[in-house]
Amino acid sequence: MSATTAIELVQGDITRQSVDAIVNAANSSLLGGGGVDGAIHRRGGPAILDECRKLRASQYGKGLRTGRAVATTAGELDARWVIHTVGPVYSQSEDRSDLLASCYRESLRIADELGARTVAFPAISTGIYGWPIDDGARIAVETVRATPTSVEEARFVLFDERAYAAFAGQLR
Ligand code: AR6
Repeated sequence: MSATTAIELVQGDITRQSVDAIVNAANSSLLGGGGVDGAIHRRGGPAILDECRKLRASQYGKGLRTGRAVATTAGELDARWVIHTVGPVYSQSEDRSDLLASCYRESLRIADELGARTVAFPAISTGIYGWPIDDGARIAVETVRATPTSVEEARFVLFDERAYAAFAGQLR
């Protein structure tokens, strides 16, 4: 267990990061989609989807459950692994915060299993899945801070200024 996990913020494109593992905000089909998921598959090339298909055939025929995570190759990305996790769709009538926290916890658990020391995270669920960015940032930062892990650097890679500001607000 590392003494502390450094939390870094970067504004930019997660597919351009050089890290051991890049976390993907996937969906339960593991077959790709829009947003970060689309960008990772586009830049990472077909090896990622090939492995996702094999995982579906062997273990996740019914889909990867919300809040869980699984790793594949990172293909042509400058990383060793992509860790795919399925965030919850935001709901005003139901508190799904623990499922969102679970995405960060499970991704760190898989990172530890792999021996990844540097991990890049997007702001899971805050795009197509509609989670308000300030609350998504709070859950992300609180969960990574509270999770025991050997990961030395957790790098949040925020696509736009607003998301960056939300995360910066949490670190203050
Ligand atoms: N690098 C970093 N962040 C990005 C990038 C990028 N290249 N592209 C978008 N973001 P989203 P979700 C930000 O929609 O809400 C997919 O179709 C974006 O601005 O990618 O978890 C999946 O297949 C937002 O802040 O993921 C699922 O069906 C954050 O990444 C669904 O979308 C997450 O937005 C998952 O939705």
